[in-house]
Amino acid sequence: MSQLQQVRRALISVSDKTGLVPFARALAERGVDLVSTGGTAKALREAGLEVSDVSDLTGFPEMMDGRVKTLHPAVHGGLLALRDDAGHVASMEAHGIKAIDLLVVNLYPFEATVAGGADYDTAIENIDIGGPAMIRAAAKNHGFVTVVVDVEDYDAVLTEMDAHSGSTSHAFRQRLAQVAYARTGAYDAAVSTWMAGAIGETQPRRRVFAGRLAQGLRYGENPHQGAAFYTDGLDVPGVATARQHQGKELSYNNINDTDAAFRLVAEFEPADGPAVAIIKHANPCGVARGATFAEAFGRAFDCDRTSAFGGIVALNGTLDGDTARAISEIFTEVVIAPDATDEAKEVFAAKKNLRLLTTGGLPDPAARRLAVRQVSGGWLVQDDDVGQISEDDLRVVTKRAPTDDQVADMLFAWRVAKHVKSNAIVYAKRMATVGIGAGQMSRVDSSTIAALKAGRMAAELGLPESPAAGSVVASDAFFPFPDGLLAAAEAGATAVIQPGGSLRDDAVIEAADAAGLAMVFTGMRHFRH
Ligand code: 93A
Repeated sequence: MSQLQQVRRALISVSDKTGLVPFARALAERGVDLVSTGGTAKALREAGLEVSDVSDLTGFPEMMDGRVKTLHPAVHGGLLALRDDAGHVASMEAHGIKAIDLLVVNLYPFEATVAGGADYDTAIENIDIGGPAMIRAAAKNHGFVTVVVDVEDYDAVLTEMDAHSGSTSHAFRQRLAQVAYARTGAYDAAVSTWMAGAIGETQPRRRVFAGRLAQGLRYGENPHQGAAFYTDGLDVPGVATARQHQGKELSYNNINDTDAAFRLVAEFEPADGPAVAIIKHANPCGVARGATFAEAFGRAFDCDRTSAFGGIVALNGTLDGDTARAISEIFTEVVIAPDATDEAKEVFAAKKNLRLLTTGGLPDPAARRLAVRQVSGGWLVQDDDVGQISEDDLRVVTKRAPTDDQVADMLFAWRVAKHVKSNAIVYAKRMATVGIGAGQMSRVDSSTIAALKAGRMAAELGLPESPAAGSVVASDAFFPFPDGLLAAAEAGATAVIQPGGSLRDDAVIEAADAAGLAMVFTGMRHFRH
C-alpha cells in the first residue's frame, strides 16, 4: 500500500450542498474528474462545472424514487478494489470498473427530518442506504481512498492535496475513515432510537446510543480534563437544542447543571402555573411555584439564598421583565426557559456574563429515554427515571391522614426529591421548598442538613420560626430506621411522603404515630446516585 494516493476521480453525492460548488471547483482545478448523483450533478452543472453522472458509470438509471442510485458494483468495486492487488486490478479491467479515489458524501438528513416531526413514512424514506454503504466501503479501503462526510473537512482535503502534489497521505485518510465510521454509527443509532420511540421499544438491552458532536468544550469538570458535547440528534427541547441569546460559551458544568434545572422544572405543567428551580452542582437549592414567575423565583431563592449564588435558574414558562430584574440582583450563571419576552432580554443585555437560553418548549418528563453512565470498562444503561405518581397512588399508613394542602405539598416535594442526589430529603411548605438535604451517605444527615438550612434562612430573613415548622417532608427512599423520620419531625415536619418498603416499616410507622405525623407511602423510589 502506498502512503500517498493521487486523487484523480471523486464521487460526490451530498444532501447538504453547503460549500459544495467551491469545493468541487477546487477539485476540478486540481485535475480531479467529478462523478455525481442526480441532485448533486445538477447543482454542479448549474455552477458551470463538468461532471459525469453515476448512471453513466453504472449503466443503470437512478430508480425507485432514488432508492437505488449508487448501489452497483461499478461504484462499490471502484471504492473497494485494492489497487496493489493483481486480482483486484484484473477484475476492474475485466468489468470496466474505474477507481474512485475520493468519496464525498453527506447523508439524507434523517435526524433533522424526524426532529421536524415527520410522519413514519417520510422518516423511513429519509433513511439513507446507498450513502452509508459507500462511506463504509471507502473508509474500509482508506489504504487507497479518501472519504469525506463532513462539510467542515472540505478545506482540509484541499490543503492536504496541495501539500502532496494532489495526493493524500495514509495518516490523513485514516483520520477521515475514523470520522466516517463515527458518522455511519451515529446515523444508524439515530434511526434505531427514533424507531424505538415509534414502536414503543423500551428495553435498554435492545437499544443503542451514539451522538453527534455539538460542540467541543474548552475543558471538562476541571480545567485539566478535555471535553465535548454530543447531541443525540433528536430535537428534544433542552440544553442541547436551546438558543443562546447572550453570554460566553457554556462550560461542561454549566451544561450539566442547566440540564438538571430544566428537567426538574419540566416536571411542573405550565397549565398549573409558574414554577422556578434554582440549581447548584446539579442539585436544586430552591424550587417553588407562585402566582407569577417573579414570585416563584423569590420563593425559590428564599429556600437557600447562600447556595443560589452562581446558580442556574430554570422556568417552566416565558421569562418576563419582572422576573429577569429579580434574577439580575444575584449572580446567576445561566437562565433557561421555553421563551423570554423582549423586555426580559433587554434586562439581561446589561449582564454580560449571564447566559440566557430559550428552548421553545419543555421536554416531556414522561418521555422514555436512556440514561447512560460510564464505569471502568463499560457503560451502564438504564431507562431514565420517568416515574411519576399521583394522589391516587398514595397510601396513608398513619393514624392521622394528611390534609388536602399537605397532600399537594407532599406531591410537590416528591417531584423535587426525584431530582435531588440521594440521600434526598426535601422539606416543603405551600408549594415551595424550605430545606433540601442532598447527596449525604446517611439519610439522617440529609434530614439534619435540610433542617439546618431552613433554620439558617429563618435567621437571615428574620422569621419568628423555622420555615420547616409545619412543613411536609419527602424522602427519595424509605427510612430504614425511625431516626431519619424523627429528625424530620424534630425540624418541624408534620407530614411525610416516602416510598415505604423497609423491613422496619412497622417501627417507622409507630414512631410517626407517636410523633403525631401523617405519613403516606408512594410505593415508588427515586434513587439518584
Ligand atoms: O436512497 S439511497 O439510499 N440510495 C442510493 O443508492 C444512494 N446513493 C447515494 N440514497 C443514496 N444516496 C444519497 O443521495 C447520498 O447519501 C446523498 O445524501 C444523496 C444525494 O442525492 P442527490 O445527489 O440526488 O442530491
